[in-house]
Amino acid sequence: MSRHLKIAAAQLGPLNLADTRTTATKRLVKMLRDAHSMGAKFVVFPELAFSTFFPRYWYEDQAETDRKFYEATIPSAETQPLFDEAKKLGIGFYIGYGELTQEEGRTRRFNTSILVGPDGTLVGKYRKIHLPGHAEHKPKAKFQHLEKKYFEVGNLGFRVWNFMDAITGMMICNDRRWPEAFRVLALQGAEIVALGFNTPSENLDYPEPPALRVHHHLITAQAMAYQNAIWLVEAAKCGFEDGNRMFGHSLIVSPTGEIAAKSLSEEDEVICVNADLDLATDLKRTVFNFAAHRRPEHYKLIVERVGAEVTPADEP
Ligand code: ING
Repeated sequence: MSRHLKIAAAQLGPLNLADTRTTATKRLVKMLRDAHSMGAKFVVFPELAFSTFFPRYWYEDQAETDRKFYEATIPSAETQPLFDEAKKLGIGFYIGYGELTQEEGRTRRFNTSILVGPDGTLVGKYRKIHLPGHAEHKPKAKFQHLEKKYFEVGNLGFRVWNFMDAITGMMICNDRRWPEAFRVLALQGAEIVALGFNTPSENLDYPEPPALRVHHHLITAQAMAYQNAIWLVEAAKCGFEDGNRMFGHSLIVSPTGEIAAKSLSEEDEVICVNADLDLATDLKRTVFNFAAHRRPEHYKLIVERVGAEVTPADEP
């Protein structure tokens, strides 16, 4: 009998600037109950799940952004009901939030996610490593994407934890576009990767068909899950946030690279799969038997070189 785990992705519809943590928490608790009614034991919530996607705005006043968009403690009085309800229902969960912390004698800000066990204990923490966008103000742009201004690059690495009887790793949003991130988790034995995202439907830099952005989201999720033989659970925050659209398409993808469940709306929506955690066994024993097939002696450039440099061979 193979190991099964009922996993849900709890997609959050729009949170506007006027929405409070309390509003967000009420909606998250409602979805937790929905997931529970489906029999889910592990629920994945989105990136920055307690506020609107604030990196789309330029703020001068750091005290204002710290107060509005970062959690100095997790949980806090406003977010505590989510943690209480999860513990009551015996559900483990992943959730993303803006982390405000004092470390090494200074104030630091990260785009963070945590794994909380069904008994309410903090099991894992991840700080987003691939920060997209820019740090400077683009006054002529329709909207900003200031993750490089509002967050530091994560300093905790890509790690896995023993969580809900599975080896579970975490990522956040843009990380899903970088194969290296998945491979580092898979090389640690990851069986499940949980990932929350907030992805604008419109491209800030050039006119890109919105359907193409969804296409990229879908193909990368399937490819990364298959090439690393993992269950990949991706939960969106989406819909029109003060008029700024972000797409949904929350996904649960199997190690075979198949979309086992996908959201259909851009609202609060829970999708759930009874994941066979041993589905990856044959893949890991054969085609993706890393120990048997990988040749890292030929991959050195992946670590040594940051940007692409044209270096053609000068012999056949
Ligand atoms: N958002 C987007 C993401 O990586 C993005 C930014 C969109 C980058 C499309 C490149 C292409 O999904 C976050 N929050 O990372």
